[in-house]
Amino acid sequence: MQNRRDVFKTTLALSSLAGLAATSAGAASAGKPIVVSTWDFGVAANSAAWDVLKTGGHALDAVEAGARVPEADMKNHSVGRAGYPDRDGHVSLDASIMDEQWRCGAVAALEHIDHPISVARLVMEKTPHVLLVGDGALQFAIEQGFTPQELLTPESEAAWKDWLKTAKYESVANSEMSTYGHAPGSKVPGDVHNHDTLGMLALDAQGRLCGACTTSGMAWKLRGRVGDSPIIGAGLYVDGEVGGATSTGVGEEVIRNAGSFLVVELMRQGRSPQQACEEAVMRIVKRRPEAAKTLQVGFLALNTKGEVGACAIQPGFVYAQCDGNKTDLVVPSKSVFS
Ligand code: SD4
Repeated sequence: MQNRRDVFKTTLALSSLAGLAATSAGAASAGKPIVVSTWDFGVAANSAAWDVLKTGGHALDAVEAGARVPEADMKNHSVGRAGYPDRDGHVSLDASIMDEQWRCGAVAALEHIDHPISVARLVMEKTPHVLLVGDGALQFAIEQGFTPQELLTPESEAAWKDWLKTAKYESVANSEMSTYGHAPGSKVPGDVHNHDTLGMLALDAQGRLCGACTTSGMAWKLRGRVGDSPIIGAGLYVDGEVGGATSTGVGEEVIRNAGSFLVVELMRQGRSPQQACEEAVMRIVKRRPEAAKTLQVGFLALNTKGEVGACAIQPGFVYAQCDGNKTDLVVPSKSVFS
């Protein structure tokens, strides 16, 4: 149970967040393209998406192109090709994509394929289904022309073997350890194997809003574990009439609360993207106040007017925004705890 002091503290934290919202949450005018992505690696992803948007392309092509950037990045150990493996040493990837007409596709626990976002798009476009998992998703990818490969890099393998030395084979729900917003040397939740997801939302010149989400999930997770990222309504949701939302952080908490759907539904009811993200974060905090002290969940939202909002439980969550005027920029978002 949350005591009165905790409620007061979180209410206070959020009212100060509201004051900050106007200064750091981005906004673009209607009809003007914009793309936003979670985390600092969203900057490079936005750049690829912007190449599509600036020439009048479809937001769906933009988010797929953007998501493929961290998926191919050999230095990124939380998304795609070089993602850290599960506790048995298998790299398994989750991804989802959604367009402005409520069409969506996803893959979960997909192994041996380096671009899960493109497989997710093909699930959406070529099948009557929304979500393919595991061996079935792999079989579908191969049928669609993807070449299976070993995804475990020597670097990831070394990190995994290092983890095995002390981990007692226990899967732990770790949290991000971004240094953004933290005083040097301060203690933050998580460990060095932070798990970050690329969640991207794009609005094109014709007002079409689409989203993508891709991750290798938690490092050292149980084999078969699936997070929020490929679950439509949890890690990603887009309503072309209202806006879209995506999440990062401990997926189990996001799934429990249908997080991205909640953010979009709050926007439908009239909340700004910033208000909607804050309310969704607070729902998680209020339901599990003790757990929330040491875990991270962040939401990023974009509405069809091009307004942006973001909020996370812990400090450190950042997002990147590109709207043509501003060069890609990492903007610190609000958090419940400081
Ligand atoms: C998951 N939400 O698999 C993802 C991981 C993540 O920042 O976003 N980490 O739970």
